[in-house]
Amino acid sequence: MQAHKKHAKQVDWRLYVVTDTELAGGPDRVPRIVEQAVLGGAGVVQVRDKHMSEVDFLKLTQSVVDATQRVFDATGHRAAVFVNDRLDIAEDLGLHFHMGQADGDIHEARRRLGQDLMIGLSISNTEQLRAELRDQTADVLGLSPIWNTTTKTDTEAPLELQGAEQIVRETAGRARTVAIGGINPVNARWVIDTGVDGICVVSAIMSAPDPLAAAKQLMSLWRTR
Ligand code: TZP
Ligand code: MG
Repeated sequence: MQAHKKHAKQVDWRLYVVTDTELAGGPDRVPRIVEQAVLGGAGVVQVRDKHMSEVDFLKLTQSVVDATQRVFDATGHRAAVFVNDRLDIAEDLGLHFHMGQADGDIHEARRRLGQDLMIGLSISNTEQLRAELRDQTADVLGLSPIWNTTTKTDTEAPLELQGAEQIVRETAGRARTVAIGGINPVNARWVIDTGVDGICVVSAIMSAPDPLAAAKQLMSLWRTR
């Protein structure tokens, strides 16, 4: 079962930022970049770090939540926060959760998180999509990867634009769809044109000299759809 449908409807999925501690230049720099990205219009932030200890990841996640809260207090713009892969932390902090195909059982995640938190699932091909839709649990699907990227190299074969279009078509609005992998300001427009609800980026924000400007630029590409 999905989370209550109203949650996914309230989120602005267009720009979804995934954190990378290394690209940010260390954990202390992550909240400031997130703050800038959300000020620039990002509606979703996922805290992702595959190497940190539980304690450090918990601290990092709390600092990201605080950054999004500061933006909300200043502007009234609320970004949804997802935790990558670490179900215990999502559960402890009451945050949304994103999992890969190999990150455990999605039904177990739903049991632990309840119906008020959203679950994202990575989808790399139509077989995975069909399996998920047979007994749907995920609220949002991460189409992964669109293209090869140096940010994450242990990915499945790239979907490219055609694969993304097919997954969007077959999903038929039953879940939100967001695309990830190799997306930058030059090619983002083509990804948007596949019909996805959002684009996810790591390096385009985390390595940007000006994350606020980078977020604004990516958001501006949605204007004419
Ligand atoms: N999952 C699939 S590709 C990817 C993740 C986390 C990394 C995307 O990074 P970038 O820098 O936006 O290409
Ligand atoms: Mg994972």
